Amino acid sequence: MSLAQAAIVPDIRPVEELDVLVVGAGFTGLYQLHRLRELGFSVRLFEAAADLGGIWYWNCYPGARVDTHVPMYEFSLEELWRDWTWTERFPAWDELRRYFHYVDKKLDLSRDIRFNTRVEGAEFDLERNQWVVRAQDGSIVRARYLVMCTGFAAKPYTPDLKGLSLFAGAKHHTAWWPQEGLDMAGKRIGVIGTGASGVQVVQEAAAVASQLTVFQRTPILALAMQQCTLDEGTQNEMKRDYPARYVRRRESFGGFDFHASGKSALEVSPEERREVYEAAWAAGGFSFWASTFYDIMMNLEANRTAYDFWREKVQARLDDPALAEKLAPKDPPHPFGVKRPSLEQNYYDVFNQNNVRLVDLKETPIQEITPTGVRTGEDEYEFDILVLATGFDAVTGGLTQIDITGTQGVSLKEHWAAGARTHLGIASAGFPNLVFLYGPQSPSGFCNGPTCAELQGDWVVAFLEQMRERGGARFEATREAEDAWRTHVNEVGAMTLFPLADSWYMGANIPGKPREFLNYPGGVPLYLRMCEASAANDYEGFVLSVPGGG
Ligand code: N01
Repeated sequence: MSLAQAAIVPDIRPVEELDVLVVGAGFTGLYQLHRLRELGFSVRLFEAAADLGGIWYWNCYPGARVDTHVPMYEFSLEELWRDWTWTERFPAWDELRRYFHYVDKKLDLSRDIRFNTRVEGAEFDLERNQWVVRAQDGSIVRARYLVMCTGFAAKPYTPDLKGLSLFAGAKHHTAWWPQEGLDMAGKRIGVIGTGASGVQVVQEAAAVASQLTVFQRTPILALAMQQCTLDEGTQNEMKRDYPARYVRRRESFGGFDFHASGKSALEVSPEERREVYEAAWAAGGFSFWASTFYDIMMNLEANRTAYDFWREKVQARLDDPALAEKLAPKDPPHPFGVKRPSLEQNYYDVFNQNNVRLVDLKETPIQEITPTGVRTGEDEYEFDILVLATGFDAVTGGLTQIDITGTQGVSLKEHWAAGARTHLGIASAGFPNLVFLYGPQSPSGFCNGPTCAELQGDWVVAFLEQMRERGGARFEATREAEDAWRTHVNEVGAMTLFPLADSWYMGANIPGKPREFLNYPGGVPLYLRMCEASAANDYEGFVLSVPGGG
């Protein structure tokens, strides 16, 4: 029995009918709920977790904190920022959760959210022009429009390591950390993976573990966070500039309040270049990645100047030259910044401690996980706790893990089997009345989350409003529009150095996943112009039709 049929069987529980079902209670989903509800749509939000926060619900491992500075990583609505005060420039997961609760209270969101409700399937009912959506608890709703806000990291990735299930100690992926916490004090801890999550958990574990072993396959090129505490007085001063800063975040490539200069790293003198790098380093955060020279991400020679500066900074902090070479090698493992840099506070310093060691998996790969630990070609390491900081089937995985079936009986997973196909990174052919935000071929991973939640979110809200004004119109992206968008994404991407690393940006961290640009590489302003151009041209690239009206 199909989902659509199941939904019209009379004797099962009543089926709620909605204008819009939103999936996911992170920044993006909450913004949709708030805006659509204000406009009078009947909206519900389904969330798999027991609470708000999206990524900040699941990623509660020790040290988890955002890599974007205050006030960029929050909503730009004055009614929200006016009365909210952060305690740190880069807030931790628990403070972010408090922020979400504050937002909930201010905007009264929870009354339309169903927690502990994981959406597991959706099917389009052509006759009634609705999505029939099924949750894991068996409940079913019908919605004219389905708005997927599952984020880019909703599907954690655990590598298929031999023997992994046999490990007898505590074993946790960073994105499935126990909500009640885990005492790491005095324990022997192994961490596999040195991406942003690995760096953060390593910093915390190093402070309390009896022995910490870090398994590194590729060195992370981590940048100085320059964390600091914030008090209310300072923030009240800062707030005078918030409106201007929020305007700037609309205009910058990555949705921050800074962007790269118009100069090439190769056209300035070595002294001027150093000055720019030093200033960006001192500013902290992503400044060194995104606010120096325009050609860092496009020209290998320019890129190398940034890498060499980064390496000099890191090497200066490490006591052992051999270890320094593994963490910050002379020959770059890949160009700087084409894998997402993470931010660190004392990541490099902990490797000078006696209780911390690095295992270079390029030299000695993992052979198997044993009941007591990890066996590499050379050694066997025993652990009480094994941490899998091995990342995500990013951007597409969160959507394709849900059984979404379109009009041709094809699932989204099948439609994207050879690579993501979207129009504007928002919708796909064969899946009418379905939009996804912060998804494939949109700025997503290249853009600060709250910025995208609002900017892409406003476009989607205006789109849905238009569809409502046209009598509950059905919309569907065309195959031609998908082809054109894919070509555009790849053409812009080919001008960058991103293809030169096996990153999640390229889908290259997951064995067998198509290697492609998962994120729109042209920056937020260009992306918005393309979306606005479609809207101005009666939503070019979509077929619009009114039910019953042809
Ligand atoms: O995941 P990753 P992450 N054997 O994919 C290694 C966001 N985020 O969770 O590089 C051994 O970056 C893998 O090695 P390699 C942020 O956007 C944000 O850390 O593929 N190792 C790599 O070292 C980030 O980019 C924040 O060679 C294996 C690591 O696991 C994104 O989430 C905090 C392996 C995975 O790194 C993902 O970050 C945290 C194997 N078989 C995350 N397979 C903040 O804003 C994989 N690895 C703070």
